[in-house]
Formats: sequence, C-alpha cells, structure tokens
Amino acid sequence: MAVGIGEWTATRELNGIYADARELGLEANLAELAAYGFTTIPDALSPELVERLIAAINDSVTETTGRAPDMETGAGHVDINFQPFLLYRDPAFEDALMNDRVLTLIHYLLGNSCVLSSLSSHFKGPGEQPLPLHSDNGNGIPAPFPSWAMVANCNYALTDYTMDSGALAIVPGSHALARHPVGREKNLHGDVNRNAVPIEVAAGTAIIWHGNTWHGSYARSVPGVRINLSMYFCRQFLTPQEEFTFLSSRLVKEVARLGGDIAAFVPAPAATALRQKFAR
Ligand SMILES: O=C(O)CCC(=O)C(=O)O
Repeated sequence: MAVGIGEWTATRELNGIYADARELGLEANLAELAAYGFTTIPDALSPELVERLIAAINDSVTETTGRAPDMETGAGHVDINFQPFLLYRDPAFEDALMNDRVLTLIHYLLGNSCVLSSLSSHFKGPGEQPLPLHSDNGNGIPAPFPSWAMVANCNYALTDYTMDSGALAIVPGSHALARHPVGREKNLHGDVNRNAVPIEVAAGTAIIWHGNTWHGSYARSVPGVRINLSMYFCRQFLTPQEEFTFLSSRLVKEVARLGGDIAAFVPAPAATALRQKFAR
C-alpha cells in the first residue's frame, strides 16, 4: 500500500512534488531517475505539437544555415547543426515547455525554484561525428559533483530515435559516479564506451535525466534528419543560458517608455509590442 504523504517538515518541498508525481502516474519514473539517472515518458507530446516544433526548428535551421532541410535525405546538413535560443521563436516552444509530467520530474530533480536555462535543438543530418559522452555539469561545475542535481535536461525526440538514426546515448547509473567522463569513457565511436546504450524511442517521447548523467548521441549513418528539442533547466542560483535572462524587464520597459532602442534586449515581437504601447 502506498504511504499517505503528510505535511512532513523534513521533506517540506518534496511532499507536494511527490504528491503531484503520484497523481500523474510518475512514481516509476521517480524510481528510474533515482536508480539510473534517467527516465522516459512516451507520448509526452501530441503528433500535432511534434509537427509544429519540427516546422519551427526547420525555419531556424534554414535561417542559420541558408538551406531548407531535406527531411528525406538530410543532404546539405552534415552532423549536428546546433540551434540555440528557440524559446521566443514560436509559441510551439512554450507549449512544449508547459508539460505537467515533464515539469513535475524536473521539479523533483531541481526543486520548485528551478529555472529554464535554455531551449535548443540538436538538428542532425547524416555524418560521421557522434556527440561525445559528457555530463551537463559543464560551465565550471567541478567534480566531485553533489549527489543532488544542479542541472537537469529533457530531450524530446521529434523524430524516431534509433542507433543508426543518431539516437541519444546514455550511460545508465553514471549520475552516481559524480564526475565527468574522461579519455575513452567519452567515446561513441572507435574505442567506444561499452556502458553506453542507445535510447531508442518514438517521436513524441520525453527523455529526462539528472545533470550528472553521462550522455551524448550517435552519428547518423542513414539518410534523413534526426531532430530533438532540448530543454535544459538549472537551480535558481546558476546563470541561465537563454538570451535576455540577465535583463530586468522593468528596466527594458523604462528604456522603451523613454523612446530608447530596445531591439538588442528583447525578442522582436516584444520590441514591436512595447514600441506600439509607448507610441500611444
Ligand atoms: O540529443 C543529442 O544529440 C544530445 C543532447 C545533449 O547532449 C544535451 O542536450 O546535452
């Protein structure tokens, strides 16, 4: 029988998060996160939202590489084309972010005060370069890592993941090692790390991991493209990576009110809306 979750003072914040997880049917996911450092939620995104996200990411790829993606062959887009700063590009990204099941697991890992660090895509065409295994505790977090997560990641598969198609790779249990991989431990080709496993899942699946967990992705050896949406979260005291997060919205509004140029400080739709508001 499941325990009745009380107003326990020793686990004050966890009580509500655990209750949410139970209500959303996520208790097995909590066990997987604790034991293996990662978990998956099949059908986390509807097929319609997957399509909207792919269209918005393809627009970004077209803009940054100068070529529209060829979904059938992937020609012209070799290896990974990293697409950063997607949050403000299209409302589809906000819809993907506001996912109850994903956010409950992220809160379990990072606490309710966590913040979104970045929203990006690893858009991958055929090629030979895998993304080497790493922990997301980059950016100056030295080993030994704490056992609790400083950062956490949700990787939405927007196309089917198989090893050949360039799936995510994870080393189960590596969160407990509390350090970065070194030397051949990083390898996903040649002298490979034999503890790495391909996460073979259908489009629409969310893969969530503890920031200590070693992961990377295989090279795509077949025609076509593999597309993900990567939502990276961090504890409140770390600096987020997304554009504009270091700015005070009140200050930007004040500059706009006084007729100053705010183009460099907010996304284009927000700049237009603010200009219209203060032109009245
Ligand atoms: O899906 C991928 O290609 C790798 C994702 C990754 O390494 C990351 O988001 O940190």
